Amino acid sequence: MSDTEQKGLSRRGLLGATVGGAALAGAFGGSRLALLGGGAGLSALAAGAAQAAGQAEFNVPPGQLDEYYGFWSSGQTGEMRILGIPSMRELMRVPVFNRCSATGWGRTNESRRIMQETMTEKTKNYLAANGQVVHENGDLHHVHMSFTEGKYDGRFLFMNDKANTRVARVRCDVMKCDKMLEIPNAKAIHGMRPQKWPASNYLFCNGEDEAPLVNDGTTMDDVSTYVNVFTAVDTETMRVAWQVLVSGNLDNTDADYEGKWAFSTSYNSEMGMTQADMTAADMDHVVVFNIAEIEKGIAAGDFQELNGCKVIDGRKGKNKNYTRYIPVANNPHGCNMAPDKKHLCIGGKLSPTVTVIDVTKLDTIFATDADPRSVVVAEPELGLGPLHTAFDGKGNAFTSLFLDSQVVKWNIDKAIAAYNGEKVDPILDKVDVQYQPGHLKTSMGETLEADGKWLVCLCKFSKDRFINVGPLKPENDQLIDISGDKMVVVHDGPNFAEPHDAIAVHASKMTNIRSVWDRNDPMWAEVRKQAEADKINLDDWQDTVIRDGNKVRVYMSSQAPTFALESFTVKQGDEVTVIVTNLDDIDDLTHGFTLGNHGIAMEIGPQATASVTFIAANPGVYWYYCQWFCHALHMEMRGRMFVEPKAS
Ligand code: RUQ
Ligand code: CUA
Ligand code: CA
Repeated sequence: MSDTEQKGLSRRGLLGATVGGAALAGAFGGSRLALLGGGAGLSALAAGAAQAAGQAEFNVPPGQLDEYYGFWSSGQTGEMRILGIPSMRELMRVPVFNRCSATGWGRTNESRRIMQETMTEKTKNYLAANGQVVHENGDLHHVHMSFTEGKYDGRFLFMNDKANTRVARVRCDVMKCDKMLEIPNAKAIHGMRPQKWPASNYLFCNGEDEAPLVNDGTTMDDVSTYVNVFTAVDTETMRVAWQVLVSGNLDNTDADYEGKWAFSTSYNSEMGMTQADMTAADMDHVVVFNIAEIEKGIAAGDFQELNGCKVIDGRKGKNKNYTRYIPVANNPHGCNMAPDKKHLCIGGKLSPTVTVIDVTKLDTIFATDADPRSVVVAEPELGLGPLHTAFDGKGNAFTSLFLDSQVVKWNIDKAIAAYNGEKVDPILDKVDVQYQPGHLKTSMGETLEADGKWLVCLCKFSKDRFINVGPLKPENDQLIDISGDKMVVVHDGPNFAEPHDAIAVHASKMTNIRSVWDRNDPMWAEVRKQAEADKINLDDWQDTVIRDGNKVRVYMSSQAPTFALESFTVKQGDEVTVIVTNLDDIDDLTHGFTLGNHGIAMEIGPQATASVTFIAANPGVYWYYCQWFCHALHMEMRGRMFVEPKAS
């Protein structure tokens, strides 16, 4: 039996023991349960255990607000989620790459316009051939906020879609996606990070999958024609600024705090096409991108234009100024820049080590022929399966150990001292997590304001932590108190497939966030243009049906608990656009528009406008109703669409 299996067994034994042991329940995160259901004795015990552990308050009672916004990815669900920290309450889901039944994302004209804007010809062609207009899935791994001078600025959130090679931007003022970019040339955008300094002018995006640069079927299995592409996206326009061809593939990425570098891990420097080939080499590498040199190269015209993108060649042996390849142990994964502005931590994954790179030494390896490994200043052995690293702003790092099912706390300076031959153990603490953690994130930990209070550990398996819900189990997002010397798991948070990554943003950063929409929001600029052409003043609302050939536009306001139009009439075969504006300007008064048996539902927030277009294919009477419970007479908030039969 392996070491790992043994640990797994003993942990399970311990968990069993907690069922009968109140004291253990307190020590192992049962304190919340005790507080909720237990008697006074139990509560006191739990509180005692919490105090003994130096624990911060994590129980957020009704009426109290969380101190942090947690922005979660949702992996293959394709949406972004907002959780409160430390309560771990799920507050909101923001559809991005998915089709959302509640809000109509992916069906409304506004969302489709955003999703279609940068679609490549190939995607359009594929969708048309399959009777679709937008992709209905996504694989959203990473969410990161825009920075100004190394600190969160509360403006935008960025996210990737590995499944369909896209990135998107969410506006923090209204928490809706406003830009989506399908990145040409690259395949499977995985790692993605905004630039940290001086501001997030670029969004760095890693293409993970190898493919022929011109992927038109002329070369198939000839791997020598395959490349991987690193992309810098202009975050204002959300269009490709430039791309870099690299050797090997690209996994995770991060940027420094001086605006000079971006870094990417590569687990397939072998350019293998099978798992055996991808793990064949002793060493893979980290690619370092020299931003200023790449910009110079682009300005000097040293690029090829491909599918509308400027593509520079940064492959090994091509141009020494654009990139450097730093060898690291085989199949690295995580790529995390410490808030000390100096140390980049690379998770070993197959190697039990984390490689620490001093980024202030990078100039030397670009300027001279010095060994690229000379920038490595530590390589502590931490445990099995190190994936990602987070920071407390006090010189300590926290690394997830996938195979060991643990989080290890270690000190960067001590790791450097040990690397230099001193007899010190950099490991400060280890805590069992349940189970198999991927990403882990500390409060404000990927910014200069890392505060070392909380760590969220996103576990891939929950196994026995929740009552059984069938063969598909939830993930387990655990909250760990890192304010003391010892880490303490204080909360299990079940979550649906599959949060890879999260960030914890202090609520004080979210000053832009609104409760009611601005009537002139750019989200429905197209509708406003059409309304002007139809001589409808959207500020002085009229409820009107406009016929324009076989196109019918239904302008309708809603105010609790009524739609201004109790009915409207169209003809079979008409292309109908329903445009609804919510005139209520009260906090929390959202209406909806659901059209029965038409697959149509949309959210209309206070002061918002939303529209949807469909063909009225069948004659008859169809009710529409408001699907957001808005009033005592919400059920009565409905009306009829009459579809007159085609004259035959
Ligand atoms: S990367 S743990 Cu996208 Cu690690 Cu998922
Ligand atoms: Cu409006 Cu329910
Ligand atoms: Ca490899």
